[in-house]
Amino acid sequence: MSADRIIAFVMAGGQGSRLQPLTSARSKPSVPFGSRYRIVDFVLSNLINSQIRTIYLLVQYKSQSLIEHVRKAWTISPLLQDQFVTVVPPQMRSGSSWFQGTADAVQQNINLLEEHAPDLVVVFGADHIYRMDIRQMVDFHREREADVTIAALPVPLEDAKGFGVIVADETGRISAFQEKPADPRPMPGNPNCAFASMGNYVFDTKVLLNALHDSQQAGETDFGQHVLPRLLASEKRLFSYDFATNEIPGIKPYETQVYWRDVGGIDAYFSAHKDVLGAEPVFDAFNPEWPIYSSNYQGPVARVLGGQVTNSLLGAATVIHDNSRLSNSIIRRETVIEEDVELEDCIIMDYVRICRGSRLRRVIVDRHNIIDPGTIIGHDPDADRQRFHVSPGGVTVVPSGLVGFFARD
Ligand code: ADQ
Repeated sequence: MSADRIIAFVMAGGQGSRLQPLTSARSKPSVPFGSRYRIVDFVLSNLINSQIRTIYLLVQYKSQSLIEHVRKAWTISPLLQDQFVTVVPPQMRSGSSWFQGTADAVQQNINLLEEHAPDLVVVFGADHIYRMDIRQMVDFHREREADVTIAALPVPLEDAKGFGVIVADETGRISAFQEKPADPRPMPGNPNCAFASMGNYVFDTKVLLNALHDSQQAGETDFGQHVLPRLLASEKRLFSYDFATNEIPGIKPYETQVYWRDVGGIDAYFSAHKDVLGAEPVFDAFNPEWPIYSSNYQGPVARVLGGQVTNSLLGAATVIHDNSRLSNSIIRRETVIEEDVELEDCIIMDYVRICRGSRLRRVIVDRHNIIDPGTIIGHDPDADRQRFHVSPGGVTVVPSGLVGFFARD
């Protein structure tokens, strides 16, 4: 294990427009995931578990909810001077604009690099569900004497247009990088896939400082679009770290060994929730050797008063009343399911009351909602479209607070 001094920038400012309406009042990293997490908890847990504990979280859009979450969940002891998760909002320290892109966000906080003078800087996205031992990537970076290392994995060719696509040799040395190419290059020996950047980088500090300086001079703002191609053109040593080689302790035999999900759209977000359900979940949230941390909620456990609960997760302080039937559903905390409610394939977030006689199928109900008695959602897409957002895959989303608000009218 390397003893480098490392600081982390976690890019948590993304707008998350494809996750609307879940992102209408919060940024993508702050969107709830699973029975008790927020999306940002996965990258932060990976960093902490990898002993990288000097963490700056760069926020921008609609950051209040994320800041609250970080305060409640990620306050590390003030006695540990170099160990913290600090939220950094745009402050116009240099220039007169908000963060214009990922590289600009780091550039505007370059003073933090100068103050800490780390050996290495890791720049990670905050938008994905995965476990990763980042130290293994750092060791790879060291062994290759790389200037920059990019974590990467194969993705289906039709999805690759949304990623940075890498061409690398068998040692990992990158010869080409294209951000979101119209015509992604397939992998040698794997024509249906392209080798995609996970948006997670390890930089040598000096290389990063120089690259940000040069990019700023040229008016460039983004790692994928500008900084990485520029570094490649200047013959720096760029390597790809194959995520498939990452080994996490405590992974169960039935889990997908290398699990990484981009939950940027409603359908991908909904389907990733299937991965945490079942007797043998593809992604098992319970792994004491690589825990995913979140807020330390102090409420009681769930209460099931009757009914039938099949293959579902129940959050803390939730109450399930008699005669309700829940299957393949995730119910987050302080939610009440009244009598004779039927939920099938649903994600019900915190502080929701589903009133008696309601029937919901393939529905996400965001926080702070009251679903009126006898409400039917998810059984008639045309009717649902009149009132709610329905995704291309047919998932209906009830936005935060909306129904409760109408219910009071
Ligand atoms: P995208 O995900 O499209 O591609 P981007 O929207 O820049 O890139 O988001 C990257 C990360 O930075 C996200 O975590 C986002 O929340 C955050 N972010 C975006 N704008 C920000 C800003 N102004 N301030 C702070 N944080 C910001 C990137 C790479 C691709 C790679 C994919 C993998 O550019 O090469 O394939 O990630 O998902």
